[in-house]
Amino acid sequence: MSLLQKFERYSLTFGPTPIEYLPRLSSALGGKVKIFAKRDDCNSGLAMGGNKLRKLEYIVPDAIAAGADTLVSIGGVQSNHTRMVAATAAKIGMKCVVVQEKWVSHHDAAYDRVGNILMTRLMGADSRLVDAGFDIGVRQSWEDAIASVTDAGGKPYAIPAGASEHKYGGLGYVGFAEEVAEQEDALGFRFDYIITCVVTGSTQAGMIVGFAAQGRAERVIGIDASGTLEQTRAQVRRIVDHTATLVELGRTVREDEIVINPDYAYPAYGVPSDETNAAIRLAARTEAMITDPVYEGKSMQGLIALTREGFFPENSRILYAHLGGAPAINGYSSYYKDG
Ligand code: 5PA
Repeated sequence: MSLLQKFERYSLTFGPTPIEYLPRLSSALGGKVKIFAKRDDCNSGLAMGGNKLRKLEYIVPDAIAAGADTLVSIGGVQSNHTRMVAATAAKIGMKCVVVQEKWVSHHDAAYDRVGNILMTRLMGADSRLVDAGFDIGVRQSWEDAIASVTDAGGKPYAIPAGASEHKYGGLGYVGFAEEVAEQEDALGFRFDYIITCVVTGSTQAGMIVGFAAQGRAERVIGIDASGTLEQTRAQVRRIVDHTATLVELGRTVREDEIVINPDYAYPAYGVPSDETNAAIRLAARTEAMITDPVYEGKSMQGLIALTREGFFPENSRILYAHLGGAPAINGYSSYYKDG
Protein backbone atom coordinates (compact mmCIF):
# COMPACT_ATOMS: atom_id res chain seq x y z
CA MET A 1 0.00 0.00 0.00
CA SER A 2 1.23 3.47 -0.81
CA LEU A 3 2.68 5.56 2.00
CA LEU A 4 0.92 8.48 0.32
CA GLN A 5 -2.61 7.10 0.47
CA LYS A 6 -3.86 9.63 3.02
CA PHE A 7 -2.49 12.73 1.27
CA GLU A 8 -4.38 14.83 -1.21
CA ARG A 9 -2.67 15.30 -4.56
CA TYR A 10 -3.42 17.92 -7.21
CA SER A 11 -2.33 16.61 -10.58
CA LEU A 12 0.20 18.81 -12.38
CA THR A 13 2.06 16.08 -14.25
CA PHE A 14 1.34 13.59 -17.02
CA GLY A 15 1.60 10.63 -14.61
CA PRO A 16 4.43 8.13 -14.14
CA THR A 17 7.58 9.25 -15.96
CA PRO A 18 9.30 6.97 -18.47
CA ILE A 19 12.42 4.98 -17.66
CA GLU A 20 14.72 5.00 -20.65
CA TYR A 21 17.74 2.77 -21.27
CA LEU A 22 20.83 4.73 -22.34
CA PRO A 23 22.84 2.23 -24.43
CA ARG A 24 25.25 4.66 -26.07
CA LEU A 25 26.12 6.39 -22.82
CA SER A 26 26.56 3.00 -21.12
CA SER A 27 28.92 1.82 -23.83
CA ALA A 28 30.84 5.12 -23.93
CA LEU A 29 31.58 4.52 -20.26
CA GLY A 30 33.01 1.05 -20.85
CA GLY A 31 29.88 -1.08 -21.21
CA LYS A 32 30.31 -2.83 -17.85
CA VAL A 33 27.19 -1.32 -16.28
CA LYS A 34 23.80 -0.45 -17.72
CA ILE A 35 22.65 3.13 -17.30
CA PHE A 36 19.01 4.15 -17.40
CA ALA A 37 17.32 7.52 -16.89
CA LYS A 38 14.02 8.25 -15.21
CA ARG A 39 12.78 11.23 -17.16
CA ASP A 40 11.26 13.56 -14.60
CA ASP A 41 12.46 16.31 -16.94
CA CYS A 42 9.62 15.25 -19.28
CA ASN A 43 6.95 14.96 -16.59
CA SER A 44 4.52 17.71 -17.53
CA GLY A 45 3.20 20.12 -20.08
CA LEU A 46 3.57 22.99 -17.61
CA ALA A 47 6.44 25.20 -18.77
CA MET A 48 8.79 22.28 -19.46
CA GLY A 49 8.25 20.53 -16.14
CA GLY A 50 10.83 19.11 -13.76
CA ASN A 51 11.23 17.79 -10.23
CA LYS A 52 9.40 20.63 -8.44
CA LEU A 53 6.05 19.58 -9.88
CA ARG A 54 6.09 16.27 -8.03
CA LYS A 55 6.55 18.25 -4.82
CA LEU A 56 3.99 20.91 -5.71
CA GLU A 57 1.32 18.30 -6.39
CA TYR A 58 1.15 17.71 -2.63
CA ILE A 59 1.44 21.40 -1.72
CA VAL A 60 -1.28 22.86 -3.97
CA PRO A 61 -4.21 21.28 -2.05
CA ASP A 62 -2.92 22.97 1.11
CA ALA A 63 -2.60 26.34 -0.67
CA ILE A 64 -6.16 26.04 -1.98
CA ALA A 65 -7.49 24.96 1.42
CA ALA A 66 -5.72 27.94 3.02
CA GLY A 67 -7.74 30.26 0.78
CA ALA A 68 -4.55 31.75 -0.67
CA ASP A 69 -4.56 33.90 -3.78
CA THR A 70 -0.80 34.33 -4.29
CA LEU A 71 2.02 31.78 -4.28
CA VAL A 72 5.27 33.29 -2.97
CA SER A 73 8.63 31.64 -3.37
CA ILE A 74 12.36 32.15 -3.82
CA GLY A 75 15.34 30.98 -5.86
CA GLY A 76 18.29 32.15 -7.91
CA VAL A 77 18.00 34.22 -11.10
CA GLN A 78 17.87 31.02 -13.20
CA SER A 79 15.82 29.04 -10.66
CA ASN A 80 13.84 26.13 -12.07
CA HIS A 81 11.81 26.08 -8.91
CA THR A 82 10.48 29.62 -9.29
CA ARG A 83 9.58 28.78 -12.91
CA MET A 84 7.58 25.82 -11.64
CA VAL A 85 5.85 27.86 -8.93
CA ALA A 86 4.95 30.48 -11.55
CA ALA A 87 3.61 27.71 -13.81
CA THR A 88 1.58 26.19 -10.99
CA ALA A 89 0.10 29.57 -10.06
CA ALA A 90 -0.91 30.22 -13.67
CA LYS A 91 -2.43 26.76 -13.99
CA ILE A 92 -4.51 26.97 -10.80
CA GLY A 93 -5.43 30.62 -11.31
CA MET A 94 -3.44 32.24 -8.52
CA LYS A 95 -1.03 35.16 -8.58
CA CYS A 96 2.67 34.61 -8.02
CA VAL A 97 5.54 36.57 -6.48
CA VAL A 98 9.04 35.13 -6.75
CA VAL A 99 12.22 36.54 -5.27
CA GLN A 100 15.22 35.80 -7.46
CA GLU A 101 18.58 36.24 -5.78
CA LYS A 102 22.06 36.46 -7.28
CA TRP A 103 23.00 32.96 -6.12
CA VAL A 104 25.41 32.43 -8.96
CA SER A 105 28.57 34.23 -9.91
CA HIS A 106 27.98 34.11 -13.63
CA HIS A 107 27.96 36.90 -16.14
CA ASP A 108 26.42 35.86 -19.45
CA ALA A 109 24.95 39.10 -20.80
CA ALA A 110 21.46 37.62 -21.04
CA TYR A 111 21.55 35.63 -17.78
CA ASP A 112 18.58 37.49 -16.27
CA ARG A 113 16.60 37.54 -19.52
CA VAL A 114 16.48 34.02 -20.94
CA GLY A 115 15.54 30.49 -19.98
CA ASN A 116 13.81 30.08 -16.63
CA ILE A 117 13.33 33.71 -15.78
CA LEU A 118 11.97 34.47 -19.25
CA MET A 119 9.28 31.81 -18.83
CA THR A 120 8.59 32.91 -15.25
CA ARG A 121 7.88 36.45 -16.44
CA LEU A 122 5.90 35.20 -19.43
CA MET A 123 3.54 33.30 -17.12
CA GLY A 124 2.73 36.52 -15.31
CA ALA A 125 4.71 36.09 -12.13
CA ASP A 126 6.00 39.17 -10.36
CA SER A 127 9.70 38.31 -10.46
CA ARG A 128 11.78 40.44 -8.08
CA LEU A 129 15.54 40.49 -8.59
CA VAL A 130 17.40 40.86 -5.32
CA ASP A 131 21.11 41.28 -4.54
CA ALA A 132 21.82 38.40 -2.15
CA GLY A 133 24.19 35.42 -2.39
CA PHE A 134 23.53 31.67 -2.31
CA ASP A 135 21.78 30.24 0.73
CA ILE A 136 19.25 27.42 0.85
CA GLY A 137 17.77 28.68 4.13
CA VAL A 138 15.00 31.18 4.89
CA ARG A 139 15.77 34.69 3.72
CA GLN A 140 14.75 38.20 4.70
CA SER A 141 13.91 39.04 1.09
CA TRP A 142 11.41 36.19 1.09
CA GLU A 143 9.82 37.32 4.36
CA ASP A 144 9.56 40.82 2.81
CA ALA A 145 7.87 39.43 -0.31
CA ILE A 146 5.29 37.59 1.80
CA ALA A 147 4.62 40.74 3.83
CA SER A 148 4.23 42.81 0.65
CA VAL A 149 1.40 40.55 -0.54
CA THR A 150 -0.39 40.83 2.80
CA ASP A 151 0.13 44.61 2.85
CA ALA A 152 -1.51 44.84 -0.57
CA GLY A 153 -4.58 42.97 0.73
CA GLY A 154 -3.66 39.60 -0.77
CA LYS A 155 -3.46 36.17 0.83
CA PRO A 156 0.04 34.77 0.34
CA TYR A 157 0.99 31.12 0.47
CA ALA A 158 4.69 30.66 1.18
CA ILE A 159 6.72 27.99 -0.53
CA PRO A 160 10.38 27.85 0.59
CA ALA A 161 13.41 27.40 -1.68
CA GLY A 162 13.04 24.27 -3.76
CA ALA A 163 9.74 23.55 -1.96
CA SER A 164 12.01 21.65 0.39
CA GLU A 165 11.39 22.74 3.97
CA HIS A 166 7.66 22.85 3.43
CA LYS A 167 5.69 20.42 5.57
CA TYR A 168 4.70 18.41 2.47
CA GLY A 169 7.90 19.07 0.45
CA GLY A 170 9.22 15.52 0.80
CA LEU A 171 6.09 13.66 -0.28
CA GLY A 172 6.46 13.94 -4.05
CA TYR A 173 9.68 11.96 -4.13
CA VAL A 174 8.33 9.31 -1.79
CA GLY A 175 5.98 8.79 -4.72
CA PHE A 176 8.95 8.58 -7.08
CA ALA A 177 10.34 5.63 -5.10
CA GLU A 178 7.01 3.83 -5.21
CA GLU A 179 6.70 4.51 -8.94
CA VAL A 180 10.18 3.08 -9.57
CA ALA A 181 9.26 -0.11 -7.67
CA GLU A 182 6.15 -0.56 -9.83
CA GLN A 183 8.11 0.02 -13.00
CA GLU A 184 10.75 -2.49 -11.85
CA ASP A 185 8.01 -5.08 -11.42
CA ALA A 186 7.07 -4.56 -15.05
CA LEU A 187 10.72 -4.54 -16.20
CA GLY A 188 11.50 -7.71 -14.27
CA PHE A 189 14.59 -6.40 -12.48
CA ARG A 190 15.64 -4.01 -9.70
CA PHE A 191 18.02 -1.10 -10.05
CA ASP A 192 21.20 -1.38 -7.99
CA TYR A 193 21.75 2.36 -7.58
CA ILE A 194 19.78 5.56 -8.02
CA ILE A 195 21.69 8.75 -8.78
CA THR A 196 20.14 12.11 -7.96
CA CYS A 197 21.29 15.68 -7.73
CA VAL A 198 20.84 17.31 -4.30
CA VAL A 199 20.74 20.99 -3.31
CA THR A 200 17.78 22.04 -1.14
CA GLY A 201 17.20 18.41 -0.20
CA SER A 202 13.57 17.35 -0.52
CA THR A 203 14.09 15.42 -3.76
CA GLN A 204 16.66 13.10 -2.24
CA ALA A 205 14.99 13.14 1.19
CA GLY A 206 11.70 11.97 -0.33
CA MET A 207 13.49 9.26 -2.28
CA ILE A 208 15.32 8.13 0.88
CA VAL A 209 12.06 7.75 2.80
CA GLY A 210 10.34 6.01 -0.11
CA PHE A 211 13.23 3.63 -0.75
CA ALA A 212 13.72 3.08 3.02
CA ALA A 213 10.26 1.49 3.01
CA GLN A 214 11.71 -0.90 0.43
CA GLY A 215 14.89 -1.46 2.47
CA ARG A 216 17.30 0.18 0.03
CA ALA A 217 17.61 3.89 0.85
CA GLU A 218 21.41 3.65 0.93
CA ARG A 219 21.32 2.84 -2.80
CA VAL A 220 20.26 6.44 -3.48
CA ILE A 221 23.44 8.39 -4.14
CA GLY A 222 22.98 12.12 -3.85
CA ILE A 223 25.43 14.16 -5.89
CA ASP A 224 25.75 17.49 -4.16
CA ALA A 225 25.58 20.54 -6.40
CA SER A 226 25.26 23.10 -3.60
CA GLY A 227 28.90 23.24 -2.57
CA THR A 228 27.62 23.70 0.99
CA LEU A 229 27.60 20.06 2.03
CA GLU A 230 27.04 20.47 5.77
CA GLN A 231 23.99 22.66 5.30
CA THR A 232 22.53 20.45 2.58
CA ARG A 233 23.11 17.26 4.56
CA ALA A 234 21.53 18.75 7.68
CA GLN A 235 18.54 19.86 5.62
CA VAL A 236 18.16 16.41 4.02
CA ARG A 237 18.30 14.87 7.51
CA ARG A 238 15.55 17.20 8.78
CA ILE A 239 13.30 16.55 5.77
CA VAL A 240 13.87 12.79 6.00
CA ASP A 241 12.88 12.78 9.67
CA HIS A 242 9.86 14.98 9.16
CA THR A 243 8.66 13.11 6.08
CA ALA A 244 9.23 9.68 7.67
CA THR A 245 6.99 10.71 10.56
CA LEU A 246 4.40 12.20 8.22
CA VAL A 247 4.06 9.04 6.10
CA GLU A 248 4.37 6.79 9.14
CA LEU A 249 7.44 4.95 7.94
CA GLY A 250 7.55 3.36 11.39
CA ARG A 251 11.26 3.78 12.08
CA THR A 252 14.08 6.31 12.08
CA VAL A 253 16.20 6.45 8.95
CA ARG A 254 19.83 5.67 9.83
CA GLU A 255 22.69 8.07 9.04
CA ASP A 256 24.26 5.52 6.70
CA GLU A 257 21.05 5.51 4.64
CA ILE A 258 21.72 9.15 3.73
CA VAL A 259 24.44 9.11 1.10
CA ILE A 260 25.66 12.42 -0.30
CA ASN A 261 28.79 12.71 -2.41
CA PRO A 262 30.33 16.21 -2.36
CA ASP A 263 33.05 15.61 -4.97
CA TYR A 264 31.48 17.22 -8.03
CA ALA A 265 30.09 20.52 -6.74
CA TYR A 266 33.29 22.42 -7.53
CA PRO A 267 34.11 25.18 -8.35
CA ALA A 268 30.86 26.56 -6.86
CA TYR A 269 27.08 26.33 -6.91
CA GLY A 270 25.84 27.32 -10.35
CA VAL A 271 29.25 27.26 -12.00
CA PRO A 272 30.15 24.29 -14.20
CA SER A 273 33.69 22.85 -14.10
CA ASP A 274 35.37 21.61 -17.31
CA GLU A 275 34.33 18.12 -16.18
CA THR A 276 30.71 19.25 -15.78
CA ASN A 277 30.72 20.59 -19.32
CA ALA A 278 32.34 17.41 -20.63
CA ALA A 279 29.56 15.42 -18.93
CA ILE A 280 26.88 17.65 -20.45
CA ARG A 281 28.42 17.16 -23.90
CA LEU A 282 28.72 13.38 -23.51
CA ALA A 283 25.06 12.94 -22.48
CA ALA A 284 24.01 15.21 -25.35
CA ARG A 285 26.16 13.47 -27.97
CA THR A 286 25.39 9.88 -26.99
CA GLU A 287 21.73 10.12 -26.02
CA ALA A 288 20.51 13.59 -27.03
CA MET A 289 19.77 14.00 -23.34
CA ILE A 290 20.18 17.63 -22.32
CA THR A 291 21.48 18.41 -18.85
CA ASP A 292 22.20 21.80 -17.32
CA PRO A 293 25.34 23.36 -15.83
CA VAL A 294 23.84 23.94 -12.35
CA TYR A 295 22.23 20.64 -11.34
CA GLU A 296 21.89 17.74 -13.72
CA GLY A 297 25.24 18.35 -15.40
CA LYS A 298 26.87 17.90 -12.00
CA SER A 299 25.00 14.69 -11.19
CA MET A 300 25.81 13.45 -14.70
CA GLN A 301 29.45 14.30 -14.01
CA GLY A 302 29.25 12.29 -10.80
CA LEU A 303 27.61 9.34 -12.56
CA ILE A 304 30.30 9.36 -15.25
CA ALA A 305 33.22 9.69 -12.82
CA LEU A 306 31.93 6.97 -10.48
CA THR A 307 31.32 4.63 -13.42
CA ARG A 308 34.79 5.24 -14.86
CA GLU A 309 36.50 4.64 -11.54
CA GLY A 310 34.72 1.31 -11.07
CA PHE A 311 32.59 2.35 -8.10
CA PHE A 312 29.65 0.33 -9.43
CA PRO A 313 30.15 -3.45 -9.54
CA GLU A 314 30.10 -4.99 -13.02
CA ASN A 315 26.60 -5.57 -14.46
CA SER A 316 25.02 -3.03 -12.10
CA ARG A 317 21.91 -1.31 -13.32
CA ILE A 318 21.98 2.37 -12.49
CA LEU A 319 19.02 4.71 -12.59
CA TYR A 320 19.89 8.35 -13.20
CA ALA A 321 17.05 10.59 -12.02
CA HIS A 322 16.83 13.34 -14.61
CA LEU A 323 15.16 16.14 -12.64
CA GLY A 324 14.82 18.77 -15.38
CA GLY A 325 16.58 22.12 -15.48
CA ALA A 326 17.53 22.34 -19.15
CA PRO A 327 16.07 25.87 -19.63
CA ALA A 328 18.94 27.35 -17.57
CA ILE A 329 21.41 26.34 -20.25
CA ASN A 330 20.32 29.38 -22.23
CA GLY A 331 21.94 31.56 -19.57
CA TYR A 332 25.27 29.79 -20.08
CA SER A 333 25.65 30.13 -23.85
CA SER A 334 29.23 31.40 -23.65
CA TYR A 335 30.43 27.92 -22.62
CA TYR A 336 28.81 26.20 -25.55
CA LYS A 337 29.20 28.52 -28.52
CA ASP A 338 31.46 25.92 -30.13
CA GLY A 339 29.40 22.96 -28.93
C1 5PA B 1 17.07 21.25 -8.50
C2 5PA B 1 16.76 22.30 -7.48
P1 5PA B 1 16.54 19.70 -4.48
O1 5PA B 1 16.62 21.17 -4.35
O2 5PA B 1 15.24 19.10 -4.15
O3 5PA B 1 17.69 19.05 -3.74
O4 5PA B 1 16.77 19.37 -6.03
C3 5PA B 1 17.96 19.73 -6.67
C4 5PA B 1 17.69 20.05 -8.11
N1 5PA B 1 17.78 19.33 -10.38
C5 5PA B 1 18.03 19.11 -9.07
C6 5PA B 1 17.18 20.44 -10.82
C7 5PA B 1 16.92 20.59 -12.26
C8 5PA B 1 16.80 21.43 -9.89
O5 5PA B 1 16.17 22.54 -10.34
N2 5PA B 1 16.53 23.62 -7.92
C9 5PA B 1 16.36 24.74 -7.04
C10 5PA B 1 15.81 25.90 -7.88
O6 5PA B 1 15.63 27.01 -7.35
O7 5PA B 1 15.58 25.68 -9.09
C11 5PA B 1 15.86 24.59 -5.73
C12 5PA B 1 17.25 25.00 -5.97
